[in-house]
Amino acid sequence: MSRGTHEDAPDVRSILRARRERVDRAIEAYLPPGTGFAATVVDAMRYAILGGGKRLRPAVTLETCAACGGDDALAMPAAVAVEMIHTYSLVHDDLPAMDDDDLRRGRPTVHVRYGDAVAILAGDGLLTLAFEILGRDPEGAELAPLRADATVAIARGAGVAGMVGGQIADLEGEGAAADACRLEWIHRHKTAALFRASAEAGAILAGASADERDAAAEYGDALGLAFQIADDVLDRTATAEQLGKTPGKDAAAGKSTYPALVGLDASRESARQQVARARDNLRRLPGATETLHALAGFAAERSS
Ligand code: GRG
Repeated sequence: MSRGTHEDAPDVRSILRARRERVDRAIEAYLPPGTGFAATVVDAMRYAILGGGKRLRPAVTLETCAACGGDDALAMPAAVAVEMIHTYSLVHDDLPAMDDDDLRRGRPTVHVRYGDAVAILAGDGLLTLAFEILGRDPEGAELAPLRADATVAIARGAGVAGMVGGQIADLEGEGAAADACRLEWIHRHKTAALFRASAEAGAILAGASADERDAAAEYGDALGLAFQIADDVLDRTATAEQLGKTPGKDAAAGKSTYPALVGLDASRESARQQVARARDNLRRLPGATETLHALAGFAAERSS
């Protein structure tokens, strides 16, 4: 296997497309039937999760599991769970009480289509379904310790120690200038924590060693920081058509961002440094890491 030289770097968009079909089939299979008295909220959950998205976090989980010697059957339930948690966070973030956005994944946001109450419940439904899946699958009593560890890692990444904590610090920082330390803390918690958990869960479910789990987690953290710095840059430079969401929201809300703090060029350089850190950690994983290597670059250089 060639580590370090990547002349034949995989085409990330086609990998994500191929992965997407399998992930979407698994998501479909986990969604409850959209009939009966709960039909409206199930319909909104389907609208939120099946209407687009790059499926980057599930790809990180599946590829990290593979790089630690596991197969898709072990990692797919966690891959679905992290996408459900990510989608819930987008649905809630778009609400008028938070970011107040009417465009997501190129379509009207869930609350615009269904109303605020249904959007809140659809987010709640996705979040709780994710933990039902993590508690049960992959089935087998012998896998119970791995399921428990993966569940804890994902709960920490999604909760107050991770994404929820980052979101409140981000909301409270609106209109106030953040220094680089606070901004990195917000990015690390709001965005990178779920990537970190996505990677760590893949390693855990493969039965990886403590050092491999740590390497996977560090990879996810660095990829997540690169991803969020790129998001800050795209918020300044990309169009609504490219993004599938409204650009310029951060500046309008008075949020601190990397470009506001250090400029566009230095932001791009910071993202490149995180990509290099992500790739360094891949050396500590036992299996093939070409796709994870390419995913890190994609996170920083994407245009959507
Ligand atoms: C509501 C608890 C809670 C948290 C919200 C996700 C989030 C935290 C806020 C959304 C706004 C934002 C800038 C989030 C940073 C992460 C981010 C850029 C999400 C978009 O992720 P992509 O590009 O989305 O992977 P797709 O649609 O491709 O899945």
